[in-house]
Amino acid sequence: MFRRVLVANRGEIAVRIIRALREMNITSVAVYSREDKNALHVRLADYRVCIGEGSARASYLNMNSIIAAALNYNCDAVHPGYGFLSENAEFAQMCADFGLTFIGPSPELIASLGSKTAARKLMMDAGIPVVPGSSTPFASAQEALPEARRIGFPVMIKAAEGGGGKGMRVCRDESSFTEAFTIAQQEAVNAFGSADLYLERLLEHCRHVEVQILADRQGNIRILGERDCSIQRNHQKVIEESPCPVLSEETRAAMYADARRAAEVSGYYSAGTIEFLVDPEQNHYFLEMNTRLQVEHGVTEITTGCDIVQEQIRIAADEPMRIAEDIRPRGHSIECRINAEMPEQNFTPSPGTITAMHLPGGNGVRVDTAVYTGYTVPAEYDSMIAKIIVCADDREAAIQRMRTALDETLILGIDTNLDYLYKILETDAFKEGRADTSFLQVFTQGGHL
Ligand code: MV4
Repeated sequence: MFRRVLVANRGEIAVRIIRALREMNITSVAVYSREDKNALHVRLADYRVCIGEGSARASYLNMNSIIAAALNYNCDAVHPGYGFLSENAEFAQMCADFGLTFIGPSPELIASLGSKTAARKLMMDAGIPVVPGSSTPFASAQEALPEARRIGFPVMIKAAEGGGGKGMRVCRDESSFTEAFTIAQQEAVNAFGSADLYLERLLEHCRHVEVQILADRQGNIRILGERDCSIQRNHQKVIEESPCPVLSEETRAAMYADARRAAEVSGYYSAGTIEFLVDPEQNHYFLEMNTRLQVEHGVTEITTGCDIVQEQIRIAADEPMRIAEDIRPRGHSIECRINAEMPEQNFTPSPGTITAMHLPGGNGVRVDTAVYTGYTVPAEYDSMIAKIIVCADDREAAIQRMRTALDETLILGIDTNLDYLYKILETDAFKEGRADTSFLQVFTQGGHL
């Protein structure tokens, strides 16, 4: 097992990983930007290394600084968390080149599953249902237009090297196709450095349901349940829950079988998530596979009792997984992401100093955060400052528990989306489990649900 691991991240996920390491008696090394010198993860780690100025590019994305820190502190492995370098195949390779274990899948797996068209093709060939669309990328609108006609409008234009919704555009008819394609291409080049796009039929009123898996290098695969992540704003998840309130048992079983199959045909190992879209007729379609730990992993930890981060570390160290083969999630879990933002000002970020705060607790309430009274939320990074995760016997009780937890939460000195989250939980659509991928747009524009 590793003796010392460098945590190449910040905020709540760095704290989460440091806790997992401490419980395993593994020494932790934190890296931080000058801006983060007072951050909680820096205080909790056993060692800490300043790796650069405030901007992410100069610090948490600076591969050379991170590798140098890991080598100078005699680390055995690097945990990338999520975001930043967590799906960067070049970084994973660089770790291997310097004798460091990257806690995640291989660089080859990151690269192959990071190509959305290659992943779709792999799943199609394995007989896994995939969102209807193209399996090869296009570099120009005129090349893509015949395919768009074959698929049938409305279509979704997506970045082949993208993911998570960046560079995604809906095109409802042929007359706007060239313009939509060109704009999506510009976004894809800016975000991923690749102009390759692919097309899918737009599935309206569907659910975004992802299956959490853990797989080791001996071919053992564990399915840890699913998470409904349909409530997203600008492709940022806002509320996630498990289990998905609309899945039938047979659809759930079919999705788990396809998730297992996806892990088998790709030779996947580490923690991973297979994303599906589920249409109103309970048809599920493979969307993409995430080769990293996700923000919302706690929703699955609270219903399974499994520590996904510790299992991920064991897998990377070639130690056996502790999780039982017949693991079955229990109860209902909901997560709300707390952001330092102003919903009434079009969600403008609201950095600043937290002058007072009180976080919720009680049975089945978990808060993952790195903020504290007196902490200054920096403007440089993502606006998420905490995750409140609750678990109860059934969905109704979980909603009640989450409302109670949100009501109890106090964060003064900055603006947050607490009231916005509370209002979502109050809607009939959410309470009745009818919130699909179109819900939040309608809700946020003040539509009646
Ligand atoms: C889709 C889709 C409908 N049809 N693809 C993919 C990445 C994720 N962030 C959003 N994704 C979607 N891909 C096709 N062909 C619906 C979503 C989607 C979504 C889209 C718009 C607004 C909110 C959404 C929430 C979840 C999923």
